[in-house]
Amino acid sequence: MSARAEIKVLSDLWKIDVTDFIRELRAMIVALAGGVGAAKFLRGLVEAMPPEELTIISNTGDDIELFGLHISPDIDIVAYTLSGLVDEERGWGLQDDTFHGLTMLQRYGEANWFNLGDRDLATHLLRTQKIRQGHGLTAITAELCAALGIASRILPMCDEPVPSLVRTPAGLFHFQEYLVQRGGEEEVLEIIYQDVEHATPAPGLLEILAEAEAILICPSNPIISVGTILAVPGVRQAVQQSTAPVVAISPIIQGATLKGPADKMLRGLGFEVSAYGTAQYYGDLLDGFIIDTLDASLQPRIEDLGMRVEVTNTIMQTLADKVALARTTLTLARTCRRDVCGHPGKRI
Ligand code: FO1
Repeated sequence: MSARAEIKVLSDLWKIDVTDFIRELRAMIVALAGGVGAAKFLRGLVEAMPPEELTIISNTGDDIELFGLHISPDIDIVAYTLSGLVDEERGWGLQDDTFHGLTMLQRYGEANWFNLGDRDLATHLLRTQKIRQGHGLTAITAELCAALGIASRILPMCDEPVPSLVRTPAGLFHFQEYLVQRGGEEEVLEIIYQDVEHATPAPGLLEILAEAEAILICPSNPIISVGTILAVPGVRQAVQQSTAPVVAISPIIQGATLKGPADKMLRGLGFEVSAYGTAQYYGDLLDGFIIDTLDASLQPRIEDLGMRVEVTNTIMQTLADKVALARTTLTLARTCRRDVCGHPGKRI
């Protein structure tokens, strides 16, 4: 019996009002998300569905400690975007922020390759203080998001630090050092999800995946953003075993990424640098896959991998683009539902 049905039986028995409880368990759309690309998509998604029915599972492999502060770039990018505070042009940080703190650090001769804005620092200060007080990242994120007025739930993938490391011909670097400090141009030889095998999924995360109505994989870096989430023990299996349709959007268009090093990472791990290579990377996790109109010729090859493919515009320049992509993704998920879908995918 599902949790929802169980609660109904108990509430009838005890004659108590469990409306709030049921609301908590309401069918959920779950999105696995990285940073900038995911945030753009999610901005459209919260217009296309009730935002309070959306749970976002955020990658924390990009998290880094600088000057004693715990920085969670992907959580912040999504939170700032959904609260309308993000610097739209950069895709990260806060709009109208200044960087006087960073200039002062430079004056002291400190490295200033990671641009921490003055107002952005408030988030990192508060998060770090709460971690030192013994609170978990999940609880802290919920508190910060509530203060920002975000109706959707943002869950870090886990509470423990699990830094993603990138090996290049020049050595082994934290992902942010590889991307921001070194420019993200070097050949990628290996990706290491450090300590992930000792991590525990965030409280409630596995249950949310099990109860999901649809699982959407945002147009994020499949390896360093989504791959990290899937590497947390139990998460990949939970996605695989969920009865919900799993639909991803390709972050690769015409063999390149709009932003970030996903192309170098796919190449480094031996995958074709294309929407096809991305679909192959996710493999039998997927029931549906969305590719850009410019990649329409790849549709038959990707369908041969055993998933439905929808071809549409995935370049999100305007809010209308974001909403349209979100609607197409939700529609594809609906057609991939177990009871609707007729393709020979894993759940039929
Ligand atoms: N990205 C950059 O390319 N340069 C930066 O200096 C930078 C600073 C930064 C500060 C706070 C934050 O939340 C994100 C920041 N990002 C910066 C974005 C971040 O490095 C990546 O885009 C994500 O980790 C990838 O998802």
